Amino acid sequence: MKTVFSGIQPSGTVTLGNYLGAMKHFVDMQEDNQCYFCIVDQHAITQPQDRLKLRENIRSLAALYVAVGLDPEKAVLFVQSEVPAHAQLGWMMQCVAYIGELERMTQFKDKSSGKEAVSASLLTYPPLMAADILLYGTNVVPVGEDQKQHLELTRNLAERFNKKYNDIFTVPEVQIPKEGARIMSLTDPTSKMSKSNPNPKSYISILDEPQTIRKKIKSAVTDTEGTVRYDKEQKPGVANLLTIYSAITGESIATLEERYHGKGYGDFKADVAEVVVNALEPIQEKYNELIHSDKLDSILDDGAARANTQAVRMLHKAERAMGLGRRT
Ligand code: AQP
Repeated sequence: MKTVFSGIQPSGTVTLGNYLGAMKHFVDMQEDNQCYFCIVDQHAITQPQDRLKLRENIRSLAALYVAVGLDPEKAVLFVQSEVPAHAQLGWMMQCVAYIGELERMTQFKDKSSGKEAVSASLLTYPPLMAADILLYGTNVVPVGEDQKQHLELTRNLAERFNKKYNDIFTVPEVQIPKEGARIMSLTDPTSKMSKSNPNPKSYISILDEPQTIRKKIKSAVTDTEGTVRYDKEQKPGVANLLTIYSAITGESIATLEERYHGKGYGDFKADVAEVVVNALEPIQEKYNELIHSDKLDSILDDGAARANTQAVRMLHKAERAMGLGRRT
């Protein structure tokens, strides 16, 4: 049995990108692996957050984890800040990381560019992410393609630590799904769909009403050619909608191209919208049952306790390896 870890930031309402690129695959993995799925709220505060909104997003993400099909009996579902070992090991991993390699991270460059005040934590995000993963002896990290670079860094930090101090960390493998790995923005299909994008038309939230989803997909940017075919370079908007359709239904892009041969974008977009609406409907129903329930709190309490037991063991090993404290 392998150990799997992944996390999502409660930095907004989960998008279709987060769902297709990450969460959907979490559900498949819980059957045969020991899974830890975390709500990484400490990562979320690397960007300014409204305190009440953040709290709401944490709860909402927890309810969505369960609503998409994660079973708290099988997978450990928990909030990062409720397991102090994450921040503790995160600091230690900062001491192992070099500024140069952190500055080379694309996400850091994207999120800091053009800003006058950039928090130090935006730079040191990857060592905290490495700590999240390494605490559980993780073998596999299922993430969207956008996180590949951070995962590579995690592997490097783990290897560096093992060599320099003691061979305690498992070097994790990244697992990127073939379909739905990178869902793009509906308004600018050359950049990825992000939950913190200030323009809600750019993303589909997993909690959007059917009518909103239809409207957003109808107005998604495409091109003037009018043929439904997959060409990421020349037709990124259509390619993105084909990716969404295919990732949800499991039908190949070639099958879809054939089906829409000779048809216009209107029909195609209407069908994409229905596919999305139908996929999200049962998730939304389950979410509404859970969001205000005490059950959700007991799931998270239990998850934090289970994660903590495991995480503290690895933290102590790392402290001993580095010579911190008095434990021998
Ligand atoms: N557009 C995407 N397509 C496919 N997968 C995606 N993921 C994110 N966006 C897409 C995957 O979702 C998981 C959780 O991501 P995260 O919340 O930890 O951070 P992120 O990658 O920065 O996601 P967002 O939505 O873009 O958040 P903000 O706007 O706060 O930065 C990861 O596995 C990620 O790969």
